Amino acid sequence: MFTPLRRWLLVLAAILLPAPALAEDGHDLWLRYRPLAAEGAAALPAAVERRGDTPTLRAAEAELIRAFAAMAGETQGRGARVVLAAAADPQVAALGLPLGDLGTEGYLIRQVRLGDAPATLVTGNSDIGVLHGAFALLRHLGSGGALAGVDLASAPRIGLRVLNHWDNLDGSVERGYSGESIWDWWTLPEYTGPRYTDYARANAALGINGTVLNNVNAKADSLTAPYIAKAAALAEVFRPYGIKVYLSARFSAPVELGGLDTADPLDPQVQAWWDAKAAEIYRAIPDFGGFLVKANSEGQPGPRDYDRSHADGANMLARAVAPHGGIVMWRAFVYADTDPDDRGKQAYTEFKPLDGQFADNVLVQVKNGAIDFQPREPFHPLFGAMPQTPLMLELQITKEYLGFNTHLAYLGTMWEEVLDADTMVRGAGSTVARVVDGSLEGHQLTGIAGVANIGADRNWSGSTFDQANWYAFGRLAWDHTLPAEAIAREWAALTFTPDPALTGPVVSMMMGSRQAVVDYMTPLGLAHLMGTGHHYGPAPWIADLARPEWNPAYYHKADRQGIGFDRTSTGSNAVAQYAAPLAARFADPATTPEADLLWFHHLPWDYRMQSGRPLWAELVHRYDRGIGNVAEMRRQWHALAPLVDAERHEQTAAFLAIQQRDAQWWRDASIAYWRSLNGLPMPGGAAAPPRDLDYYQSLSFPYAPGNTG
Ligand code: BDP
Repeated sequence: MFTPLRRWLLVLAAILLPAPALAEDGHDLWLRYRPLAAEGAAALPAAVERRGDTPTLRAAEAELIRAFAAMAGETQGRGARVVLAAAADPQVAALGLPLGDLGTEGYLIRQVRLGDAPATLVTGNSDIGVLHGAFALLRHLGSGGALAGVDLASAPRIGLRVLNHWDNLDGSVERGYSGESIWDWWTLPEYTGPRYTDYARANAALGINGTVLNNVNAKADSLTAPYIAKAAALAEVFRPYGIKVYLSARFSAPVELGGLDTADPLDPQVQAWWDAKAAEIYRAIPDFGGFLVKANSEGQPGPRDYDRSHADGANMLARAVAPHGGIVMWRAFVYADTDPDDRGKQAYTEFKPLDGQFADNVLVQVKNGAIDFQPREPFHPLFGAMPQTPLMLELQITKEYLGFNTHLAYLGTMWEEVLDADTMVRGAGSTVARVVDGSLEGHQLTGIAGVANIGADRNWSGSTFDQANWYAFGRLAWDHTLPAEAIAREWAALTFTPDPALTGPVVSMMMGSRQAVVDYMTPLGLAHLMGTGHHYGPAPWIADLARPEWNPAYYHKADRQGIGFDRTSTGSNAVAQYAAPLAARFADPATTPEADLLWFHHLPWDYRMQSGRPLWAELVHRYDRGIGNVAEMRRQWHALAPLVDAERHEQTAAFLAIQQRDAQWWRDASIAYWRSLNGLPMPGGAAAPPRDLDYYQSLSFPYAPGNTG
């Protein structure tokens, strides 16, 4: 905590002292372990006792020792020892603690008497539970909590909490904005440097328990012996941290690697090839998690190539991994250029009839919205529509459609919105979260995936605030009932300082940041207006690409009269894919949430909004509101300079300036284009775009990052 005097001294120090030689570069993430104030430091445990000798318990012990030493600074901790012990330890068992609800990964931390001496006990039903507890204790202390009276217990609500790396074997990352891939395939398996261990520590601290190493747009080479050996080396590093390795599988691998002339999932030779491949992988990686598959989507091969269903394809792979305890995550992100129907309807149309046909070890992985990771989308109508199939929620941590790493957008609020969305399929309270955690339909196999924003950049995620999205994904994956705001506060405390003078403004910046992006990019339910290919910056005018649904104009349908995509019965009738009460609500503009208005309706420019403004004026108002929000974030951040180390402060300040410039660009380019269609004057008081439409249309970004697809 910074007392007023300390804060004043810090300001003075910031002015008078040269920058410290060891500036903070963000590499430590939420594992910074800064020195505590004297009182907290003195209360730190005098010792760490590990009861058992497994790699996982040793990792937990090492983490505590490292953290306590750093937190203590010059002070000697005098608090009761911390004991790390799983439930089976006789002394722990004798305490009769309530461990029944903790499952295999949960933890309990409590002050007890153990062997006749006081101790802070960190326990769980497995060593992994103890490790999670050790990280939870450090999070508690690092975010300002005290050791005295500590009493924490938690268990994950979702079983598989998995990062999806869209990393390519050549080191590039699809939609990656933080440098090259962290997997150095070239030097694996021989070299597994400390970076991989740090990756495991950072993820285990959040409870993430799986990682898919390669891009869903997969190369078959990942399944060859040399790459299996490389994956095995990573699995070895991650194992003590409770993190399993998975691979994206290319459906046509039996043809490309096996020399077969088909990849037909019903062909016995193809099945035998996959059975053998799975056995080969499990020999190298006994706890291999399983496969992630993108099939018949955006040019990827799949079972539809052989007139088989997605269930046929998924079940073939499921059969191959089942004897080894593996699972298949089969993506529902499909849309076909041969299908003239609304792109937003196609996944539902294709997958819903397959409900009940998938093998027991298959999860269908569904993006949060029906189109594609837009700044805002209504929840995907498949949630609630496939009661017999475990549905895995796929979120995108990397900000492909939200300004890459230079726009500050905290996604915790976006994910909270989708998790809390009520599908109404079994009456009120049938939230997406309850579909995903299995409680709505009684599924045991449950999962959630986040497309990683991690790269080889020193700060891992391309910016300090993008680390918060990795953090929030992990925390929500563990416990989706945690409020996005509490997660933001916790992250800010661990990343900077628990001082409310810092966390207050930082949390307020974060909580409004995603709505700001929605406002200046795609307000009122608009979507997919980004530049072609790279998806950076505005290009709502694009209308000449080969596939209709690749064109921004397909999504906004603006013309002289109005704007928006009619998804009611007079249009694509996508509303009918939702449960009846929601379908009725979304069918009428008057009852549709304004945030999703133009997603469901094509409305005249003079449609009267709740504010009393005509739609056109409201649109312009939203753009300006978004820019205003960014300007406000800049002001707030500027004022925090005394409380933040120089390196991280400067980078964020520079990125916020980029964001403000881009927000203005989004507004001006969009307005210039809408006016070219509607011919309307600027609403009263609003400034006209400074350049003409030709200028905005002339901008091009052939080398924007992440566009390796
Ligand atoms: C889109 C991305 C593309 C991905 C695709 C996917 O633009 O790079 O391959 O999603 O999820 O948003 O498969």
